[in-house]
Amino acid sequence: PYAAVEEIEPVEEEKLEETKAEPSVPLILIIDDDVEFAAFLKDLMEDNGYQALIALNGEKGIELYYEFSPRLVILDYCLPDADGVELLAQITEKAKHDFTPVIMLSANATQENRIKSYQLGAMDFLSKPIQRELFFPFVENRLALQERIWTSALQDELTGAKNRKFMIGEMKSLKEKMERSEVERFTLMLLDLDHFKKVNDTYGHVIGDEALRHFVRELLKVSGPGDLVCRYGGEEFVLVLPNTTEAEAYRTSERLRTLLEKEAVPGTKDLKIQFSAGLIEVLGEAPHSEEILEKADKALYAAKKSGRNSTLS
Ligand code: GH3
Ligand code: MG
Ligand code: MG
Ligand code: MG
Repeated sequence: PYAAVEEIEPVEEEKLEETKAEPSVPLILIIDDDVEFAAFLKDLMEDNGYQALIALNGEKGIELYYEFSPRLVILDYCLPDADGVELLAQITEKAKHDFTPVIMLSANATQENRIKSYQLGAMDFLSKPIQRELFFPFVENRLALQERIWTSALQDELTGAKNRKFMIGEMKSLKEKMERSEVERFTLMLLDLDHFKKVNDTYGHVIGDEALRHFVRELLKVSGPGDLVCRYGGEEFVLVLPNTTEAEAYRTSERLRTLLEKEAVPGTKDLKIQFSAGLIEVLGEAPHSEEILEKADKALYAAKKSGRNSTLS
């Protein structure tokens, strides 16, 4: 059912790199210098409802990997600027953290190459040429497994926000990006719902839960695709905003406040949620996440003390 290689038009590198990722569709990263083969894989993934990004060399591959956190990586062992094992070593920590399966492909599938790849965490090692009809069913199983593990390990069940474990990993990778000067700064916002105990006492826990989901939906409306929305615990949330100043983050918090003033919690006539927040901007060299969160917590505490429903830094 798939087009033969000869039928695929040659793809210009520029064109490939322009691809914009749509955050809601799972993304697959293909790192392979064989343009026609990469284009074949991309079409195959897209025909099956996934998005695919192509990197034609190792450097671009790493860049796209860190920028887009793909669900799955297909990695060619022989690349013009790096071998696949070197590249694997550079992404392995994040890949483990994100449960990203890495499928290694190689025309030179020696036992030594296989062993090195598996030791660095590659899930599979396939010899080229691959059997094209088998490839998507094979990939689909890996994706399904990744999705299930990912959801249960890194996502909050009630609200669908990322959980604390995920956030800590993201902050670690942000710190590394700042060390590589890929990210200049970020602002972290710690948000705590005001008088939430009273919400539960007045409306009951079911509505309390609904209020938490409502809060996350509104939080997602004011945040961008590169931002991180995390349920830190109970009724505490963290918003991580890369390349954002404290002043910009403050405006985001006020947009959220305005939305929450307008919209009652679904299932209630008049329950409006208020929150207090603490902000901290991290510029240049990032301290450890505990230190950042501690500072944000101090600012949050000050916001609570000053009468709630406000954001302080
Ligand atoms: P403050 O303005 O000082 O933050 O007051 P508060 O009442 O929000 O603070 P407190 O930390 O004392 O109470 C938090 C409440 O959040 C208590 C707990 O029952 C509720 N809560 C935490 N997790 C959940 C949850 O998953 N669902 C519901 N319905 N309530 C939750
Ligand atoms: Mg190659
Ligand atoms: Mg609290
Ligand atoms: Mg609270």
